[in-house]
Amino acid sequence: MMVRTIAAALLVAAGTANAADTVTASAGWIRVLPGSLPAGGYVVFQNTGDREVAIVDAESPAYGMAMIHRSSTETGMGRMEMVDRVAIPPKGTVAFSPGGYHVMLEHPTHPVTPGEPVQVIFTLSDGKKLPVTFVARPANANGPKD
Ligand SMILES: [Cu+2]
Repeated sequence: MMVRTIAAALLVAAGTANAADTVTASAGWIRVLPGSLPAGGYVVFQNTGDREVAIVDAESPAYGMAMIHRSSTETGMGRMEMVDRVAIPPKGTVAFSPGGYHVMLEHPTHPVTPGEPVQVIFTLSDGKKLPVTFVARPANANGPKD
C-alpha cells in the first residue's frame, strides 16, 4: 500500500518535470535554395517554464545533416558560425531568423519542394526531444507565409 503510493507520487513528479512541455516552437519555415545548396531553417521558440532550456542539437529525416548556425555581419562580410547551444530564457522567446540563428540543413534525402512539410527534431539541454514541423518555402520567401 505504502509502496504504491510512493510510486504514484514519483510518476506525477516525473510528469511535471518534463521540460519539453515548457518549450514550444511556431512559425517554422525553410528557405529552399536551388540545386544542392544548404537550406536555412527558421522558427520561434518559446519557453513558458521557470528555468532556462537550451537548444543543443538538431536533426531531420529529410536532410543528411542539420547544424545550428548563427549568421553575423560584424566584419562587414556575411559569415556564419556553428553554435553549440542557444539558450531560451525562462518566460522568454528566441527567434531563429534570416541574418541570425538558423538551422543549416544539408544533403537532402530527396528533392525538397516548396509547400512540403519538413520535420526537424531539436534536442534540448535536458535531453528531451522537440519535434517541429517546418514548411518548405521558395528561395525568395521572407517568412512562413510571405
Ligand atoms: Cu548556416
